[in-house]
Amino acid sequence: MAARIPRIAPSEITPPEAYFNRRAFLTGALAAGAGAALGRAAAAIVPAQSGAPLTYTIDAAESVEALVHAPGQNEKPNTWEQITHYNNYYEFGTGKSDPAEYAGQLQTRPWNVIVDGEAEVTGNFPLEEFLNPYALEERIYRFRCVEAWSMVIPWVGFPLATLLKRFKPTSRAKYVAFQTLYRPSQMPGQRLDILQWPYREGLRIDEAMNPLAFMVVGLYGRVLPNQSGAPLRLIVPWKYGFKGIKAIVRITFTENQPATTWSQAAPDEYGFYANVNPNVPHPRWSQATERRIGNPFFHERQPTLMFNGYANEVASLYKGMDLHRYF
Ligand SMILES: Nc1nc2c(c(=O)[nH]1)N[C@H]1C(S)=C(S)[C@@H](COP(=O)(O)O)O[C@H]1N2
Ligand SMILES: [Mo]
Repeated sequence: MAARIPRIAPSEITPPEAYFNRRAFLTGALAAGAGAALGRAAAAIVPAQSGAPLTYTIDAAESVEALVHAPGQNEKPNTWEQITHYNNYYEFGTGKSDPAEYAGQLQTRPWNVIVDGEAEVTGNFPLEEFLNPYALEERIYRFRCVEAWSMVIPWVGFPLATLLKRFKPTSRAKYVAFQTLYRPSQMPGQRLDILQWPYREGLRIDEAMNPLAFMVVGLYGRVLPNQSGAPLRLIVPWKYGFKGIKAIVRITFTENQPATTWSQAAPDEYGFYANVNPNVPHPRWSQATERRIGNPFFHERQPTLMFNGYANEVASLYKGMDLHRYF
């Protein structure tokens, strides 16, 4: 068993304007948890206001055992500014600064998520019912975009498996599909023909149940800003960033592999699996190295790791699969 993750001093990873006392919130969360109804407690701790302080009970240094093995924990996270001003979110434009500029107009309350397909529990649920108030945790994950840049990001959220299990998927649920909001009035990119809207993603059910797959509601201990995918987005840290679908409004358990936006748009370039793999180049560029956003040496590159450094946790999911074919 590897050593505990060394703690990073909050002053080192958190810009001063975003700093707050995590211990104080921990105490508050435990107090709020006593006897509070799930829905009400959740609503109380996930405010609608982007950037508002967010309560969570487990910080990265105390997170799940799997993370103890995960590299990225020792790397310095990118700043709030970098993470929220260099984004891909085509609903708001194709430029990296478009989401920061235009995503503010999206109204993230009220918000509902439909769960349907191969599950015993299905329906249309208020966002608050999805958020488990007692298990929000911080995870510092590597983030690797298919465009060969990367960051290290301190997310706040909860394991996707925790959410999915509550809906009791049936034995026919072999995959889970996700859909982004379709609201062209507030998402100007959806008025253009750049992708097939709404944005869709999917995972094999065993991938979705892996403890690293994470539902994100926050960043740096604060409510997720709209450009980062508020109010609810997915992060699958061993896969390319495009699997991390934002502004989720629908989760569907399916028997067959669901269609996904980028693999529909360019099937030779973006596969369903999209596992980070330095040995399988994109047809138009190498995936062997990456540029870390914020590196003052702009041309400096670092090696990309198999499964983005999470091979110990996820390689067994792909045993016997030809990863050149299933890219
Ligand atoms: N709905 C939606 N989700 C999306 C995208 C998008 O355009 N629309 N872009 C994806 C891509 S390509 C990446 S790299 C990540 C970027 O996440 P970030 O902006 O939080 O870094 O979001 C992913 N999720
Ligand atoms: Mo990406």
